Amino acid sequence: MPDRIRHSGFAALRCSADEATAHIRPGDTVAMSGFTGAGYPKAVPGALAARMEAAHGAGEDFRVRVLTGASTAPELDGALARVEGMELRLPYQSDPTLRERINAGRLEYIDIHLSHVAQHAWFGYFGPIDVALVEVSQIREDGLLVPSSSVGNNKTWLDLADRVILEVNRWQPAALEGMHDVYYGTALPPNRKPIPLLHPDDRIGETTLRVDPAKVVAVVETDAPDRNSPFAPPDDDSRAIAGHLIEFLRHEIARGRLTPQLLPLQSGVGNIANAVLEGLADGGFRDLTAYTEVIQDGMLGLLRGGVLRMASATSFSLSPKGIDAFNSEVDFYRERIVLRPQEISNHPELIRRLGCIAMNGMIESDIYGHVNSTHIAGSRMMNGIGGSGDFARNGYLSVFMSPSTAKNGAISSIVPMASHVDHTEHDTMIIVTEQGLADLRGLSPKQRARTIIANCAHPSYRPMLEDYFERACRESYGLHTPHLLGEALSWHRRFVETGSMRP
Ligand code: 0RQ
Repeated sequence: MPDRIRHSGFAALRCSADEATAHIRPGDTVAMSGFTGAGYPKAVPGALAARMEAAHGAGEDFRVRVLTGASTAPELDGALARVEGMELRLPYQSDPTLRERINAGRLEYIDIHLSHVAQHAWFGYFGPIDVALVEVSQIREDGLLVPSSSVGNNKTWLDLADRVILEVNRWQPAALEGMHDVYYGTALPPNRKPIPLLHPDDRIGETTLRVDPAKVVAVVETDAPDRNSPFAPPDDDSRAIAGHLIEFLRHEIARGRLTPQLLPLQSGVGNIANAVLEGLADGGFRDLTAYTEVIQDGMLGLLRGGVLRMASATSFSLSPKGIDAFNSEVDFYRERIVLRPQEISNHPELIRRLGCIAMNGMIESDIYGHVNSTHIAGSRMMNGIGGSGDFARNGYLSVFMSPSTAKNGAISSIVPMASHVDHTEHDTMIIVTEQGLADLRGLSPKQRARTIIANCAHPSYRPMLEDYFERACRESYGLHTPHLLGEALSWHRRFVETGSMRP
């Protein structure tokens, strides 16, 4: 029996990825593991894509509905999108081929809060789940599953699916065992009870996932790395944004609204988030905690240096360098990292209780602080809302960050009216660009507009925004949140028509 599959019943189900796809039928809802390029199935999706391509070549329709934790990788989202094998996909994604297909209108993409996915599946909003396709790092003698580098929605998928296909990935460190905390206490309304997590490091569940052996139809062995994209080194804009934010946190400490240990940090994905973490390391902070979704390279460095005392998340998103650092000191990190289901890492009740400091990227903010995290020009999907809404709505502080311009200055990230709204003015407290920081707490809409324009807009767009706002304050139908309706989205229209928001 292979050492990673120590249960004889499961060992007897070993088969090739190709054979495993026989359990997936056209029209099935297939719920897959995977969160930000970690812990996704590596072999069966590719084999499924090949079967789909052959079926399409023979004139047959073969598509499935795909649910995941969050974004995966070219081997899953990319492979299935390339052969047009998905009729529906949810939630967050970031694969270029899938993004292109979504924006060409070739499949239905449903962008929902990451904390909602599991409970909406339990409520039956996505219909029955036919197959769970889940990567694990080991199957124990007792039949319990040791998760791999992400937990995501795997508990829910294994509980709800009719049939289960497991991929056991030998590439994942065996030493991951013990790092996970899978909470089995969630119930459906009206029988819900408080979730007994009071501190970011509390362990409230089990280190393994349960599965009904009678549902398992195939076990596929793999030895393949996670996506592990390298990070670009922080550029001047990212460093400036990080600098403004760290200065603000110091100010909050000085005013007595935060202690030097801050409150649990949530940090989005991407280079700006990584730069903020590096900035904290240089800023003399110690003994911080993180209650977040994703552990990026920056967090490993903070844990190693004692800046972070511990980190709770649902997934890793490490570069090849980060993976090496993790693997070489896995015992050190096991004591300081907890990986939880995403319904717990992103749970509004817990984020509100812990008082998280939410720090996420944005595409644009309007002058009143309505934030668009997802759509270019209101219609083209970038990635998805991910967990940003879970944290922004419920955090102690909610911060949104972006360079003040995009595409070499052709686009302003501060606009008269957001072309799509993911986070309303009621949820956004702090907006930061390389130009500066706007603290919107306790401000009315007109006060917010003046602050955002003065502190965050790029100097080449600031006069245009001032002009818009001043005219709106004279001519608007109502003067609470002044707008010129015929002009509010004209900047986006100009960009779509000419490639630039500049007149
Ligand atoms: O495009 O890749 O073609 O160059 O958007 O922008 O500046 O590199 O920033 O990587 O932090 O991404 C909002 C997309 C920012 C991300 C978003 C273009 C820009 C570039 C990327 P190119 P940057 P980032 C936790 C939390 C939602 C989910 C979330 C995101 C590309 O932060 O997906 O927060 N957030 N999850 O050129 C046109 C604009 C633009 C623009 C940027 N105004 N107009 N293009 N871009 N602003 C994680 C999870 O939930 C899993």
